[in-house]
Order: sequence, then structure tokens, then C-alpha cells
Amino acid sequence: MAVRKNQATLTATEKRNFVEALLTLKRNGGYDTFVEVHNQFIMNDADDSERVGHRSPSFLPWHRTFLIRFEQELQKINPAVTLPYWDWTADRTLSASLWASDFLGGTGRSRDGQVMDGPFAYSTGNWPMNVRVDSRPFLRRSLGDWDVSLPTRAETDSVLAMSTYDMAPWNSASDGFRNHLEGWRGVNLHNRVHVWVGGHMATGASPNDPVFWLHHCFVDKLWSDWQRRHPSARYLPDEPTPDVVALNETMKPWNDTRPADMLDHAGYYDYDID
Ligand code: CU1
Ligand code: CU1
Repeated sequence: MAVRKNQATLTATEKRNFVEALLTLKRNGGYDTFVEVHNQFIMNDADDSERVGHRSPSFLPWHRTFLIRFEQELQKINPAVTLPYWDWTADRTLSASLWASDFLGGTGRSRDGQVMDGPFAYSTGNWPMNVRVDSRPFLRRSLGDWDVSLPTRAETDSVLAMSTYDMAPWNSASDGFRNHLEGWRGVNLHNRVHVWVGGHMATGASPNDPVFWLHHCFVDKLWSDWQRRHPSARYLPDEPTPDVVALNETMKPWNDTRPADMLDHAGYYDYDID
């Protein structure tokens, strides 16, 4: 069984394998199709009309299958690769090994946010922005520049304590675990991390920054942790409901995957620590 590990525990070889697989997928065009799909969905997901990837109950199963499909592309390149996760409650500074030049590289320069070191720096020629939010061709970050901090363990635990998955109006105004984890309400976990990283991560084209996968892998792990903590809690809505994906309906753009298919990840991967 494939095991997804905390990025802080990866060996030098594991980091190199992951980075090499990303660069290969970028080179053959596969990477950018994922950026494109994500951007399309984030632009169309709306509180008062159809919403699938964001602002809705299927935020968690949609991103789970998105990550699995991406991970499978990496594994075609190197079967040993799994997605690592970034525990942002623990690795909170710019000096974390995550941002070192042997892994994701660091923050962008102050002038224009351009990432200058590591495998995804524009100067390497290996990481052009093809799905763009503006004319700039380089990856951008501004780690911690905005007036937000990364979520703490206590804040994260307060969200994990919520026992109801989601509730009406099933959007960014909802109470419940999904919306507090997604971050439109309350302490704000997931959205805040996108803003903290800044640059592309604060846009719909966020998967342009490889840290997207490590961030969403941790969000996915938190969902898994929550399920174990609340064994009787269920995905909701379980009956067809306007504009959102119910338990047994398929999720666009895939016509073969329902939230019900994504509730248990054990057939795909495990996490290193429960
Ligand atoms: Cu997303
Ligand atoms: Cu996200």
C-alpha cells in the first residue's frame, strides 16, 4: 500500500524522486491539464448556482479524487512516488525544509514575487506558467507577506471537534466541519494557507505552485482524521439537493466518481500517522 508521508520526514532521495516526477509531468503537458481543470472549477463554483470543487459539500471528495488522479500520473513516471503532506500547524516558518532549494524553493523576491531558487524557479526553464492568471510567465510566492498567520494546532483541533459534516445552505455560509475546514467561516484553515503562501496559491491557478499538492494532502488527511474521530458522522447531503453533489451523485468533470466512492481512501493510500 502506498503511504503518504509528512514532507518533513522525506529522505533526500524521496524529495528528488517527487521533484523529478513533477518536472517530467510538467514537460509532457500532463501537469498543466490539472491546473486548467482546477482553475475552471474555481471560477464557476458559486454560492447561488452549481458548485462542485469549492464552497460546497463535495470540496473534500472532489479534491480527494483530484489528488488521487494526479498521484497516479506521478506514479506512471515513478511508481515509488506518493504525495507528501505539509503539516502547516508544525512547519510554520520560511526556514522549514519544505522551502529549501532541494525541495520546493523559497519565497518570491519582493519586486515581483518571482520564485528565484529551487527546481521551480523560472530561471531553470523547467517551470513556465502556461495556465496564467496574468501575463507573467514565472511562479510567484509571497510567504507570510499578508496579514495572516498559518492555522495553529489548537485551531485545527477546534474544527476537527465539529461533529456535523455540512449543512444547509451547503455553501460558503454553512456551519459544520466542511466549511470551517475549507475556511469560509470561523477560524479558517484551508483558505488561509492559500493566502499565506500568496502568489499563484492565492489564485484559481493555485496548482501552478507544487505546494498546492502538499497543502491539499494535509487537508485530505484532516478529513481522514475527522472521520476516525466521528465514526458515526456521514457525508451530507445524502439526498439530491439543488446545486450541490449528494452522496451518490457523480462529480464533474468526472462521470465515474461519487462522494460515496471517496469516503474511504484505504484502497488508494494510507497516511504515515493516524
Ligand atoms: Cu481547489
Ligand atoms: Cu485549496
